[in-house]
Amino acid sequence: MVVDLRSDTVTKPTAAMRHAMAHAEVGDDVFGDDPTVNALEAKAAELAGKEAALFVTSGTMANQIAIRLHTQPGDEILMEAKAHPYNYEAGAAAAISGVQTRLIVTEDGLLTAEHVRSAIRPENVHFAPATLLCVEDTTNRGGGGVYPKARLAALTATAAELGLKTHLDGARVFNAVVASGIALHRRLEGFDTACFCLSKGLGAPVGSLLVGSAADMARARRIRKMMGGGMRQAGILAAAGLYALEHHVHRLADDHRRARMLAEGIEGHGFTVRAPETNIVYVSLPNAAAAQEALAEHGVRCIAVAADSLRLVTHLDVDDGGIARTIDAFGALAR
Ligand code: TLP
Repeated sequence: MVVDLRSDTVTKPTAAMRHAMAHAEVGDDVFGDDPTVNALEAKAAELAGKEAALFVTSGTMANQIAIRLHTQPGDEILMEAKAHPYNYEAGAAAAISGVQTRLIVTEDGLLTAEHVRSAIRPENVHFAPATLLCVEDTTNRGGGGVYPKARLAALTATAAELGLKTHLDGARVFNAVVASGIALHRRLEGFDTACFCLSKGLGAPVGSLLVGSAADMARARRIRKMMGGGMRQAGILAAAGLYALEHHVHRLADDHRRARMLAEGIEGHGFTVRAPETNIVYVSLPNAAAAQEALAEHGVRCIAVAADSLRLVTHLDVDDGGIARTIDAFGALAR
């Protein structure tokens, strides 16, 4: 059996999740008639401590709706240089919202209030006005790192002082919740909007939620429609999301434990591994593309994310046996 560590997006719905999907009550969600979507949005808003939520197709759509919501064409948005909207969303912020992105370079993907302060330029007719700060928690390319709560509070306070709106890209924010023991609504305090994905560690097949004020979510609903993201009997998908929120949050701790096991095992074979805080493991090695191929021959799939770096992500469909097989495959690579 292949051990697929390319991403936590590869999980397949469990039998119990498929049962919940098959029995979901549905309606036309563009008319606001889908009771299961409505229940999911209410649950998401409650967990996030925000007034309202919007069910969207993907993390990319959630981020891009937020950017469109908070900006005007010609604005500047700020984010860390490894952040997802800049690197992996097909240039959408420029294409859809007409904004330019100012990148802040850090080692671990985690911003500080000082970073933001020094990236802001004074009021001047030459400069694009900065209007939005995007923060990623956990950091994907930063190594799955978790923001300390005080750092999030400093970021939102500084942004407010500088007149910036704030959006938290929480594609994996439940990993941060479980790793830190700090509830979602507390981690999202002070952010104008935030999103989280159901289709990563939580194991649902499709979907993300955007949360924020009722007024912002009403506008976000129109932007979703504009982007072609208005779905009809989406309750079938929302049912998977509700199931995931009820049953798959606490178990993320298993993924974190397995990521640590994996990191220690790979390191034991002489590789340089970044100690994981959550479910993402990065291995540094000279020829990542060749290593990716060699590991695939041993039944282990992962991604060479740079010439010298492999990413392995633990998730619902990888058990202790899969971790042991992966460590053995690295052993074979080392010989
Ligand atoms: N990340 C995917 C790939 O697109 C790289 C992955 O395998 O990690 N924000 C963050 C921090 C993400 O990691 C991702 C997906 C997204 C947003 C976008 O989510 P989707 O794939 O649902 O559009």
